[in-house]
Amino acid sequence: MNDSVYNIAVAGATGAVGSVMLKLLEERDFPAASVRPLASAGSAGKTVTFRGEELEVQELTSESFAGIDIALFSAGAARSREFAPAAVEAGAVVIDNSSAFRQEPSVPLVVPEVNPEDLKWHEGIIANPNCSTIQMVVALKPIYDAVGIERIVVTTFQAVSGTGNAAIEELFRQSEAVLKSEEPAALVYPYQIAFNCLPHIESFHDNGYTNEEVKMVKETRKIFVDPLIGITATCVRVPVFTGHSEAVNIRTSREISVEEARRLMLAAPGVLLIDDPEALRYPMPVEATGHDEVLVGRIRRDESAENSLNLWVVSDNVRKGAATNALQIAELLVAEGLLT
Ligand code: 3JN
Repeated sequence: MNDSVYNIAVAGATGAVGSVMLKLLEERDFPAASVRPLASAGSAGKTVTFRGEELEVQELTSESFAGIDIALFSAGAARSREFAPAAVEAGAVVIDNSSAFRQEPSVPLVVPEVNPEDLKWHEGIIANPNCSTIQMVVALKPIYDAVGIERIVVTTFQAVSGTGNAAIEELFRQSEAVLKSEEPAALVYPYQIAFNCLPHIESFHDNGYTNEEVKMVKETRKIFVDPLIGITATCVRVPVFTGHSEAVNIRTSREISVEEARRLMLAAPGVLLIDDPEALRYPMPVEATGHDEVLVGRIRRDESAENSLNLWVVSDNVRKGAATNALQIAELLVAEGLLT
């Protein structure tokens, strides 16, 4: 094998994130010698297109990884738990988009703009954080490094593509039904999502928080290596196809002006500052869709508290929140010779 090209497997290749992973391998000109699309038995035999070629989707099994250098997983946590160890056993490095391994002490949880150094200690599996965590930590990292952050209060407005293809179809169908004065059928979410908001993402814990909210807390602490940072989240599903938005309130350790926060954002990797209220310029999901940056705007002082700021943070949850972040990790592994 030519040392500079790699055999890639994509587990979950027909899903909302997996299909974008394939597109990005092509778009970013990743040095792929071959791509092996994998999915559950139900999707095996379908075809996906890569560099103009039709590739047949194979069933994901423990035997799927012979000769694979990098296995991108986005097939759900249960399949990651079942098959990622076999991929590592076969010699691949796994970049896993699920929650299966995110809290394992031996698994780095990486956002390339925030903690690329953690890739160095991987033992075969690297975890991609939850989409809501990724965009928040990219936006907060420059402030965290400059003045410290003591507490984060975040409310998310999450697009249905975070749930997958079935939820995208559900929002389409329900919107049509409502506009025709028909009864919208709720199959994916417990209630109608079209023209509605659900303060409920994943299952509820005994303390009243949802699993998505708990993920944001634990993942932020691990990525910032700051087990004591105060953080509380409210996660809301909204009738948007793509692009998660977040209202973020932070209390910093030292004072920082709005102007300085804006300057930091302008210099921050992966951040695009869109913050000109007079010109009605602020980040929105329709503007973030199809892009890889985290859009930040509405930066303003929280006048009710010391050393506190409000920010509005928007990003394409399928790209930077999942597929792009995984591809950036793969690119870093290649650049830094960390594929063994
Ligand atoms: O709902 C969203 O917007 C993001 C969803 C993420 C998600 C959904 C089901 C299972 C995850 C995740 O990435 O944390 C998982 C999971 O892997 O547990």
